[in-house]
Amino acid sequence: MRIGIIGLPLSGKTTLFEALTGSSPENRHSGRQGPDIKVVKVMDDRVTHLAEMYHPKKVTYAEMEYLDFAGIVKDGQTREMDGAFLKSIGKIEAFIHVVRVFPDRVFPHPLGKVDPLRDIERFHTDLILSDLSIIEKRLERLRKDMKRGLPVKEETALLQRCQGVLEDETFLNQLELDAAARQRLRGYDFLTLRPMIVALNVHEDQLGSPEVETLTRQVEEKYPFLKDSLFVVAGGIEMEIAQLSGEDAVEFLEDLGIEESAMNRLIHLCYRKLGRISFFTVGEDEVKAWTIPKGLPAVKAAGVIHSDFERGFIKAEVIAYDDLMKVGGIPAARQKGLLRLEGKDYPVKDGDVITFRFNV
Ligand SMILES: Nc1nc2c(ncn2[C@@H]2O[C@H](COP(=O)(O)OP(=O)(O)OP(=O)(O)O)[C@@H](O)[C@H]2O)c(=O)[nH]1
Ligand SMILES: [Mg+2]
Repeated sequence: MRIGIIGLPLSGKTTLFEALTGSSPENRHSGRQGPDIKVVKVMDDRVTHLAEMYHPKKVTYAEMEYLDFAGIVKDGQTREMDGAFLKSIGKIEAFIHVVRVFPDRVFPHPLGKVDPLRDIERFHTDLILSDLSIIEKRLERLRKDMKRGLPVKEETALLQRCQGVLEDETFLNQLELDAAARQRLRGYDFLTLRPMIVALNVHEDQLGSPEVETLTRQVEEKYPFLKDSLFVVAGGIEMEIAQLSGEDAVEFLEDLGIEESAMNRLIHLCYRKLGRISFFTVGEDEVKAWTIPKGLPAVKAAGVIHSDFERGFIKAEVIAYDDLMKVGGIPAARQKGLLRLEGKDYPVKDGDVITFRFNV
């Protein structure tokens, strides 16, 4: 999954990026062109335990890719997303919008004072304007095409629908779209069509404070569609903790009353927002986690591994991870009749351990 980290300058994007990737501030790039990119493993315990069961030559975890963009403000004004930014976002599947809540006298806020609600509104407006301007240009073209008798009715209607949503100050990701419409919109790289997570970046002393609770409520009231997408995080301290070894990190987090690291919480949130699940393949050669859309039919899941698996699909032998752990291995599961034989249309579930039978 490819996730873009965006927001105003000095909101803590790079700090959060370091918290999420465990990269250290000493390695910060300066004067860089384009976003910083880092890939991290999704340390799913289930993969670790399956590896302990199989001792495979290779263990492959799922991966998350984070892109850290520089904030854009000019002359005290936020401004529409610039061309270089828009060019580099093609394959990003979701955005994390980092909003500064932490006060800091050393690094003044680029817009004067810390005001998270204002920042969210400004940034949302920028995103919406960016999408609107793409639509307006395109609609103009389509009007010309229409005059020339080209079949552009459907696309025009769809874009007008999008335009309406944006003019109501809502994101395109709130639209109910059928597969055809979704496919049609794919080429446009709209910013607000992608899931958006809003990270409220607080100082650790603000964690659990009435101030932050009120803010969260205000954001939810103003933007009902962000209800399940708010993420309160103490970016600064999480970045420091991410530099520590596993045990020290856990202890440190506990002391702060943080149950799970930002790294893990965000991975779960991204899977949920993007509707992704994991299934596993096991064997002596490799234990591997595969990330797929929820509900993907078995035959398509097979295709994610190899097109031959999809083309020559016969059956999927499936067992839930928990059941496999209970019996201790595929042969034992087979003996006990716990392996299910599923057909092409079986919707793969999170945690399924699958062996595909195929013939090409
Ligand atoms: N107290 C506190 N300071 C933070 C936190 N997150 C970031 N900072 C500080 O804010 C300053 C800016 O942080 P960055 O992460 O570089 O901000 P950025 O959003 O990447 O900024 P640009 O790349 O310029 O757009 C740094 O001095 C950080 O130490 C936080 O959670 N708490
Ligand atoms: Mg930065």
